Amino acid sequence: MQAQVGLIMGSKSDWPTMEHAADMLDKLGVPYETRVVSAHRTPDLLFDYAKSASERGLKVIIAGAGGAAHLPGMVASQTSLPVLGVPVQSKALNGLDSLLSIVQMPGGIAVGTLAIGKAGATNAGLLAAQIIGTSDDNVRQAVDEFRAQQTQTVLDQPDPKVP
Ligand code: RP5
Repeated sequence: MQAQVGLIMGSKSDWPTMEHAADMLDKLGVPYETRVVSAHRTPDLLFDYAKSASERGLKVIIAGAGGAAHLPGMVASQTSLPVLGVPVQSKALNGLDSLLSIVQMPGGIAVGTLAIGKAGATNAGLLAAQIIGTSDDNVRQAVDEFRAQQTQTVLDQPDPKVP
């Protein structure tokens, strides 16, 4: 099936974080592709990927990176598709470096920045599905069902002491 979301990351080492975005896209039935694209190690690939993304049928790009995390911003500079940035939790600075690198974009080039780590990757998948869902009823319904089920799970067992 034609990928609608490009799920890219700066390194293979980002996958344990970024797989949570993939899990959410799987859950919500959104087709995606996964690639390692590094702003620093493969800059030409970054440009090619971002410039061709729209014509290849992608609708949203999720970009995760850690440390000097230039990937989301540089991708956003080369495509007008929505780019969602996930700060990967770095070892040295716990992801604060990643967060600040991604979130502090200059006005005029937008990156939607999510939380550091697993929650950010999960929500990047969810937000990508919500964007796709504005023009795809099946995906919008899957998002609505996911949210309703999440709510019901809390209501069904509100006692935190019960496992
Ligand atoms: C960034 O550098 C990557 O996104 C990764 O989070 C970090 C470390 O990469 P590796 O040295 O583990 O490949 O570009």
